[in-house]
Amino acid sequence: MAYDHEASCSKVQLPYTVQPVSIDVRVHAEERKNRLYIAFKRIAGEDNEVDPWELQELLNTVVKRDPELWDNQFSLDACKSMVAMTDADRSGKLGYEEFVELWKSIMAWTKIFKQYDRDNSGTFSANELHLAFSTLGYKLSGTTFKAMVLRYADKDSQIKYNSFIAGATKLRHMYEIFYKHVGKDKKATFGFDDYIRATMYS
Ligand SMILES: [Ca+2]
Ligand SMILES: [Ca+2]
Repeated sequence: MAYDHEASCSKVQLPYTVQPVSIDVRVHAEERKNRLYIAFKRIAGEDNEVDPWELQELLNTVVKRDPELWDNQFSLDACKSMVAMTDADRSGKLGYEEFVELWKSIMAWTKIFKQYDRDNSGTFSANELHLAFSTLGYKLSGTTFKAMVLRYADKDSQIKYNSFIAGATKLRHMYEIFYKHVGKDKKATFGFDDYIRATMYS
């Protein structure tokens, strides 16, 4: 919920307006957190972790409720990939803390998707995708960018929301791996085994 402090102060005297609004915002955030936790617990079951199949059920339940995104179902492969990239303790599943990290990142990317889908088509064109990534600071060559479009776009060269989330999550993950291995010359050095693990379990 947006709260325009300036506008509100000019209309009504302090402190009566500020306090209720800040409490309201906190309650909403708390409620959202609880709802997420309840949904997680319900799908995770006794082991308190979600495997890729459970993650797929969880994400698709959420997406189905969004009038703009309802037909963007996440594939099992995308969910396996998201688990692999977020599975900090390499258990093969996501515990609640790991899941919250993934959730935050999906929510941030969703906001970007809606913001940069300039013609409101519900999909990203190559131009919209390019604008989104370059505004966020990902400096990629035309060739690399083209390869990403080839990998994530459909037959009509459009990138659907679910493909965008899969691609964006992977881009960020590969970016982080690169910067963990980068040296002073701004080049990353990998051992063979490290490289294979990073690219295969992602
Ligand atoms: Ca885990
Ligand atoms: Ca569009």
